[in-house]
Amino acid sequence: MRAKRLLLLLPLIAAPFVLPAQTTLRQVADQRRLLLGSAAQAGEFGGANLLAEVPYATTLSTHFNLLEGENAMKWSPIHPDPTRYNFTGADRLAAFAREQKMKLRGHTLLWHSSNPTWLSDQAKTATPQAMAATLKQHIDTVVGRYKGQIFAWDVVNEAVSDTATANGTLLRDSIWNNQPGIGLAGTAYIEQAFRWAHEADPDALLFYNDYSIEGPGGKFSAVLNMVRDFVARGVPIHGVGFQMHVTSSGYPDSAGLRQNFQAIAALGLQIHITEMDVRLPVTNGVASEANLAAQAATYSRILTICLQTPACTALQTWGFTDKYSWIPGFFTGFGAALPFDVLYQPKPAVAAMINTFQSVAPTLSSNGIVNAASYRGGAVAPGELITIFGATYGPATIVGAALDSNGLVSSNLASTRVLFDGVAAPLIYSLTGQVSAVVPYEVAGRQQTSVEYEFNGVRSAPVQVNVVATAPAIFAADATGSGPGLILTPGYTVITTADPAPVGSVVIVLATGAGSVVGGAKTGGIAQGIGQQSAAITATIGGMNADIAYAGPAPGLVNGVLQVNLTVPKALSAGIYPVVITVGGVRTQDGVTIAVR
Ligand code: 9MR
Repeated sequence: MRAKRLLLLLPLIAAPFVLPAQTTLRQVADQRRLLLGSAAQAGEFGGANLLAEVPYATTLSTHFNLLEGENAMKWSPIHPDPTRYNFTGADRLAAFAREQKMKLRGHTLLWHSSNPTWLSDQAKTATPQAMAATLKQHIDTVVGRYKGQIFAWDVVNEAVSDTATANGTLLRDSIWNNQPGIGLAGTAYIEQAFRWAHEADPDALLFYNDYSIEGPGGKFSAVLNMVRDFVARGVPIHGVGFQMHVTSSGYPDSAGLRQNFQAIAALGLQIHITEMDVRLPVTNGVASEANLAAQAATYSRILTICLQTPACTALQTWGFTDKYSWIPGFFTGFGAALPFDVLYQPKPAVAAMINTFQSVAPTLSSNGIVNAASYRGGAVAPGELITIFGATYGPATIVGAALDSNGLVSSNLASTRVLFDGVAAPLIYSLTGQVSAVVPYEVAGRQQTSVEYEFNGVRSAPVQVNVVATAPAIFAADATGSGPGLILTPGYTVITTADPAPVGSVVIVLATGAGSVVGGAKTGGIAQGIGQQSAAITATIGGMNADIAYAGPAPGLVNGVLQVNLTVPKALSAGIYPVVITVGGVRTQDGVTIAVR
């Protein structure tokens, strides 16, 4: 009795401390599929392991989905003696990232600064060959250790001179470049580091990282020329890191930053904003309210430009709490540069960034609108199941179709809508960056339809897509658009190469894009019985005509799915054959097959 009573009381005594339900930066970053990160300190250079400080660790994992060692992977802490590595701090960061399901960036493999004394000493007398061997061994060891854990590396940091000109790359003097260097002239030593890093982890994204390249000018031009040459020659480089150590006084100017981002994106490279902070004038560490507001506007402005640039895939701040920041020690009279204050309270910048994540319109492009079965783009047909790629906004995890109170497939899934000429379409699933919808039958007869994507009430700009009568495609069994088709036996089991269809048997092919139905079909309705497509339908298997016993709506599935019952031609021998259905003169995609026995 007693024990029971105590147990009943327990929830009162040990009630969990529940954080107020606030929107976090991480939630809204996930909804936009942006990596939002921070540098963190894990006990290097004799400092404390801040990951062991509970509010530090909690704030970091609550608000960010990406992490980078502020110092832990630099040469000096990680390679303190010629033959000894110290992975303590780097391993802590890797473990934290794993536990908190955060992505991990690596920083940095080649830099003129933060090198251990033994290395600077070695450089005074070593041959370039010896320096090359030392660098290669370091890259192999460090990249190799975190292979599969670090998804992106700042391979080379700050190698371009501050006085570089547009006419040629002017490289900074360093032990790796020319003092004595690794024996390679010009940017070849940088290229070599990328090649070694790529060998050590072929899956890691490799970045060149630098500061003062956020606006046009000689330094940016030098970086652009270098990476353009790398891309042209197939050097393994995947992105440029823009450090973004700025003030709130206007640099970088938005137009210039967009221009630089476009120039990098045009090369097919990614953009990571790697070290953002916005330093403010402070008195005893305290910034004015006006300056905090200006800082919030700067964070918001840079985030907006990143969100509007598809190639910009990560934004990282250089620390997140003003309690730990390099700024006060480096810029006298400045501080308060990060989104959280010294007590881990969000500053105006946090609300500004959350609002930006939630209000910047997602971008849609017409070539991201494709048939859901074949992933072919182009025009859409009434009732076609389509997939829209690239809407960089939406639920962070997939949400599948649901019926609304009228028994129709819902046109609002997890606050996502897709509109055709202003009318919301039935949705098959929704996920950030990928949503599937049924083109309303109402578009039939129109030349074009205007497609808009919406999440949480924020809408993309409309994209015009041509309308055609039919745009047929067969679903693939593995949803890749080709290979074995989603073809069933009369008993509704999927035909596979392990279990082929007998010749002469009837098979059920599932497709979409067959256009209007005789007598009309309700958009979003579930097909109740059989019906007939308006367009004529023929089919072949292995190039031989296949008799069609039925072609029309698929009873029990959403209107827009086409069911075709075919007889496997008797003349076929055992094998794997292409299946092609022609609807209104338009053929389904190549590459869909059926196994026959
Ligand atoms: O913030 C870092 C500071 O703690 C270190 O003492 C310093 C030297 O290693 O590096 C700082 O981080 C720099 C980064 O590695 C590269 N870009 C400039 C950053 C600020 O100086």
